[in-house]
Amino acid sequence: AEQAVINVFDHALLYGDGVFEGIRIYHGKIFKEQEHIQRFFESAKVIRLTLPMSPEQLSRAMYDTIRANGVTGDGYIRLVVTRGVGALGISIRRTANPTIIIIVDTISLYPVEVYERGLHCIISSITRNHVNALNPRIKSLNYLNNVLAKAEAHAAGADEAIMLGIDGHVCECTGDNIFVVRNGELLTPGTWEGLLEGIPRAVVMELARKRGIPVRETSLVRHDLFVAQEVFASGTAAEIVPITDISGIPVGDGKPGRITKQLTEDFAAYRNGV
Ligand code: PXG
Repeated sequence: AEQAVINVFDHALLYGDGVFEGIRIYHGKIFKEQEHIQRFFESAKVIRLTLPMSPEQLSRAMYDTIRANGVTGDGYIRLVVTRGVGALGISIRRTANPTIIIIVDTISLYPVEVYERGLHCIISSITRNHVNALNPRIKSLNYLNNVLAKAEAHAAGADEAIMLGIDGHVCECTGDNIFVVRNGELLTPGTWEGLLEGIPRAVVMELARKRGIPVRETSLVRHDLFVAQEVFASGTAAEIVPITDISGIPVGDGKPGRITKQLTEDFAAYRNGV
């Protein structure tokens, strides 16, 4: 960490020009490696950035970095590709060589108490990026939209913010996807709302279906959150975390719900088995 440096003329620093991934290592193995690599290449493609490595080379480089850092158990990988170093000016013609950064680190998690009491959320006043502005499906280095919503949550004494799209539909949390349980059914905003298609999000839908819980991608508004029996978030870092308070209104009885707990157990079993 002391020796790795970035040039001040890198366009990632100057313009947020680049994309990233956050990936878990469980038992020394990269979780959902192919899915993360695919999303990384797709994010890069959409910003017109050609990665200087093949998916196979990238995989090897990640495992080399895991080994170099002596990680044999659990950990975290931050994968970044920047537009590279170039003269000032936003044109991508000013840069030639993208820089790939692979950070292997320990994972920063919510404390255990948060899983027991559930997250307290606000509904952010900051609208999620419009799909035709900066599509949230691109995991870009331009995360100010989310950073500001998270800061707003903290300023309000909450743990996390739920972000709405431009039409008032629920999108996602600042670094996690969102799920709602209503009348035995599991609902989550569809990708059309402008959200990151989370990799744990897909796992949650698969695990719920395996349990026989009906799952539906749909449009949700604030009202759906307030009348839900359960709400939870899913993401690489948090895995599954209950949401028990939204803008001071308790979710259900204000405690983590039954289906949330079941899916949390299923997720733990799944990732230990993969
Ligand atoms: N939505 C957004 C906006 C995200 O950034 C997710 C959903 C969940 O997707 P995955 O598949 O990546 O779990 C994310 C990803 C952090 C941190 O430090 C969190 C994310 C990305 C980078 C950093 O908390 N979440």
